[in-house]
Amino acid sequence: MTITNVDLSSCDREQVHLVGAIQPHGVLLVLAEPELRIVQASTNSADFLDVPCERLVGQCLDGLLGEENTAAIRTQLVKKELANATHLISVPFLSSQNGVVHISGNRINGLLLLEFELSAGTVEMIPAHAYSSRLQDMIQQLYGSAGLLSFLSVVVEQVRILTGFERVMIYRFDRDGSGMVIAEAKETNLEAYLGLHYPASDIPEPARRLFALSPLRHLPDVDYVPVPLFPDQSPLSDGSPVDLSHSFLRSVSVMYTSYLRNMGVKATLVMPLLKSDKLWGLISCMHHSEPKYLAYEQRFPVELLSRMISLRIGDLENLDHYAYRTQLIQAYCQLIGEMGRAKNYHDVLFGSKINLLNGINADGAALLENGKVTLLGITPTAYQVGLLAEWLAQQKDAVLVTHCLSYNFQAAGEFSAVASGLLAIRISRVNLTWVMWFRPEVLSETHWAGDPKKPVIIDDEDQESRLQPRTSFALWKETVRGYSEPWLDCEIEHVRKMRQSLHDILIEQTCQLIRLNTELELSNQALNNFVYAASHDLKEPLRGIHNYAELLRLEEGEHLSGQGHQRIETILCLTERMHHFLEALLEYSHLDYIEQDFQIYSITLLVEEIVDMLKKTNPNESITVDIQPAMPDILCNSTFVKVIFQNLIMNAIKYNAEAVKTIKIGCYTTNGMPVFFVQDNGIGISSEFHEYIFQPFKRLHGHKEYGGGSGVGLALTQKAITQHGGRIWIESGEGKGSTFCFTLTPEHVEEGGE
Ligand code: BLA
Repeated sequence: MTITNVDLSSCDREQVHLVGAIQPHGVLLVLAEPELRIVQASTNSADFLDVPCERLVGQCLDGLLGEENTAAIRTQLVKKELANATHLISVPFLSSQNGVVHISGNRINGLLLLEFELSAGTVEMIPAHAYSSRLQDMIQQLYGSAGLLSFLSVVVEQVRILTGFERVMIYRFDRDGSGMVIAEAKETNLEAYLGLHYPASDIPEPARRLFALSPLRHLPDVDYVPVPLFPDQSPLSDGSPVDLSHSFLRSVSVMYTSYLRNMGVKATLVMPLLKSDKLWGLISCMHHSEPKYLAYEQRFPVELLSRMISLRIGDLENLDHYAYRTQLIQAYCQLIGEMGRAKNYHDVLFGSKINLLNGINADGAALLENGKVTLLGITPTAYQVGLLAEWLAQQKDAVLVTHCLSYNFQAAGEFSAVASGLLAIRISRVNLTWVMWFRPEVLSETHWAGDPKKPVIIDDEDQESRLQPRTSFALWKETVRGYSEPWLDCEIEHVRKMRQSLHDILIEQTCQLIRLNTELELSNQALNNFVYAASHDLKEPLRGIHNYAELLRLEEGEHLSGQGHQRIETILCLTERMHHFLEALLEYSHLDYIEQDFQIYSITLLVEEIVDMLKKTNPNESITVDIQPAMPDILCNSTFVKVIFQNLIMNAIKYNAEAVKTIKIGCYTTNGMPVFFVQDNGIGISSEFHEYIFQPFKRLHGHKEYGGGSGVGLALTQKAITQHGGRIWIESGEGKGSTFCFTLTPEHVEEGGE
């Protein structure tokens, strides 16, 4: 990359694997299989292989290595997959000097890449017996250390002894990609880097990606001159440069070498530390006084060590938090146990003895369910939790973990004192159910190696902006705001388990609800059948009582006292009322027997028909009805719709003391759904009765007021609306007239779920 006219993001885009050059401590040959024909060679081939690159290209491998060595390589090529750089064979050094050349290979994009490196025979090595006793020593020390940090401080000490690098560090990545030196062994005269933080941009994305592909990266001389490949045209048909992702010799980016030079580094060796296959940290070795080359044999044990350390990291971290993990497991078991027994999981999560905060290091918790917020401990306000929930609803992940919430969700800056840390789990997407845990802000001081906000400097030499890694790594202190203590893996695991269990409980409860509903429907049906039959059968004897009372009045009237007459009148009145009541009951249960015949009808026509009829039956009233002309045609049951409008209009006339009764009938649309209304200038209903009036046989007035009535009209109306999947509500106040609104279609329910 020419570092011209670029910005920091260019580092994340730099294609470091397509550089087309290597470092000079080995030779690279690119071969076409199966004939093993050399198609490209690094231009330093003469230094190691005694043959200039121009003569190598076009030749087959046996011309260079002889038939025997080539056959040995072929055998390895069949046996090994070579997805990553793999050692194939070691052969006597090909030039006039003594020694051995190690050949390793990797396959990429249909090409075979062979890398040649000199053996340690040509460099100074300690004797084998001394080496193995050193290794034994190291293993003993490693196993003697308790806890992750003391283990890692042994590691850096041992890697320094093993490699001779002047500085060996363990660098640990944070979740945001920045990192910190958590262990260091160094020559005493060197300035310490222990405890220093480095911003994420110091190790750009491509470099991180390559760590997953190669277990060790070596840069023996920061001031090396890159060795290009010959010819410089690509051997690939699409003309793209050969991918050197797996090549140990790959030339590194000038951004990296400038960075190291600015830091006063002459040579490096870097090994990734992985935890469960994810990049966790690095072992980073630096040499400051001079270049330093570690030969193949010397590198091998350190590479092995770094792999071994990777395997131990998870265990040691777990060990560090052993007591806490146990506490979390206990808390989880208690909560889940209680929820299994309780009727309502909500009560358990917010109980006084056992609750969401048990065991976990969090100061507050919240549950958001159907827009309702329940809080526990120290939390943002219910309103703020509501805002948070709106933001959470836009996230795709079901588990959200952050220890710097306001950096992800700006509005959370207002309550970062109580909730810089957030662990949130989505229980249900359908009714937006989230459980959240909060951790307060912790003010801390971060020690950066240089100003993290200026990881690069741009200088204007040559009239062009040039990007350079920063030159000053002087201690740069920053008071960090908006951060809580980071969440531990065991805490994240705890809430994930909670999520699964709550989810299971919710599904179980939903199934139970469906079962209960079905049972309820069946018993409702049975009750209805009974009511229908009973009211039908009661009508007969009631008619008898009425008739006999009437006969008594006619035939024996003259023998009765004034009081006797009154009693008979009361009997007649009561039987009449009972008759109306039975009629209403019959009508109410009869709705269930009406044929479910739904067709498209013009609501305007149906309404006009009813209004005509009502005007005729109330000839003495002065009524003005304003029917909105353009009401939509709707799929509905015409009998039900007539019941609805008839009852609503009748009520509008009945409960109205005005000289001119004005009724307005129309339709508006909300969320694409038609809402019909019947509005009057009548006596109105105070809000406390807005639910009550829809219950069957409930009346707000005496039997004789407002023309009496069974009190079933609105219940009937509601039932007819429910049959359409719609709903009815009233907007009214005492003396303010009433508007009854209703829908005739089911309201839209959002699809989705877990
Ligand atoms: C690469 N930067 C790297 C690598 C490390 C670091 C470890 C990978 C080296 C390798 O693959 O061999 C940084 N090393 C560190 C840090 C410590 C350490 C932080 O020991 C802490 C103790 N570098 C910058 C800036 C840019 C940059 C600002 O500082 C870009 C704008 C670039 N770094 C950069 C690039 C690479 C790199 C491009 C990849 C080099 C390559 O593999 O070609």
